[in-house]
Amino acid sequence: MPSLFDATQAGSLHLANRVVMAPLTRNRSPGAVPSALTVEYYRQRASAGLIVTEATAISAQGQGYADVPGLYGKDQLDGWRKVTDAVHAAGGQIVTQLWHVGRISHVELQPGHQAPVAPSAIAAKAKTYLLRDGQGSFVETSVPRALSADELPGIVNDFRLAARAARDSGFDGVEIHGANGYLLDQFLKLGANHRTDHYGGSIANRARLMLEVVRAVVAEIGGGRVGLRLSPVTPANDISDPDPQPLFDYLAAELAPLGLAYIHVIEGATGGPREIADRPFDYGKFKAAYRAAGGKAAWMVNNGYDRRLADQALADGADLVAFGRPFISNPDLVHRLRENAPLQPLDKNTLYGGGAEGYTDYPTLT
Ligand code: 8OZ
Repeated sequence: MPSLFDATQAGSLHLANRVVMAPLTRNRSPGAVPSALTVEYYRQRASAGLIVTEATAISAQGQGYADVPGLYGKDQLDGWRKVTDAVHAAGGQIVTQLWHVGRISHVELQPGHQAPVAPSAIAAKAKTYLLRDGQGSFVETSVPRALSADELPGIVNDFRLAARAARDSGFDGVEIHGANGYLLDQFLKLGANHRTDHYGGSIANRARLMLEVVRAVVAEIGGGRVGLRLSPVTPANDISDPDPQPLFDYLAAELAPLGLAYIHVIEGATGGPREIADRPFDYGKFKAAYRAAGGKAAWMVNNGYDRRLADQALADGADLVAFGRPFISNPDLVHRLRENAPLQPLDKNTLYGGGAEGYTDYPTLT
């Protein structure tokens, strides 16, 4: 029987255990630069088998929230270098999550205060987080403009350059954010993609941008250092598709030969129910399609896991289990899970923005 606490391998990544710290947005990087507190926050959590950083913008256009970090400026990369050094010194492994928000943004966060970009000029019924005069608030996202097809190679290249910058900043790899209603998920799904060119319409067309990005990043840093995050049915950020099963079966077959380190699957509604009555999805079928096509990546499951559910998932064939909110309030989560020790509750008021409080001040067991 596999155990959560076994060492394992995901592509080229050697992991001390199967417990993954999920990506978690914390809005504590003013100027998009990770701070000394961020170094301490990740260092405290280095006993995870793998840390996936908070979503990190690949370009200024890819930014959609106040004070989230980036991977496109020298100060940003210098900041991340301190994080990767600290995590490695503490014995951990860390990948960064490559993020382009697409339409989930606001003109105030965009270069030149222009409209955010998207597959189609359809606004999301969703909110983003702004800081105005130091005061945080949730505001409606702005109406986006549709990207022209000749802008897409530039976006693919931004992902590729961010992957290279991540590697050069000491990251063990990258996770491509293909989930939660951000740019790549917007292209995938009909609710946000009404294009009539070869990036819209058929499943192959809607998957094209995501696959171009994955292939470019794999060519840059090697598939064994690349993960991909997917959320087949989440309603997060107003994303929807009437028929996700064939869409993800197609993706499974196309991703299988790319030699990825892991596939990270959010089951159900991100941070919410694992089952959604009007959005059925067979995750076993998706995984079987990937394996049947020869895909060898580690299978990472996510959403609402505790020790009991995680043990069950491993028994059912998952390879890695990602924990999100429990990792915020329990820096020693691996130890607590191993000991079946009680978990500390999360203070929701300190999730987004602020300083050390609710970030680096959660205590360990002893
Ligand atoms: C919470 C708040 C802001 C962004 C995601 C990157 O859902 C996020 C996110 C989560 O993937």
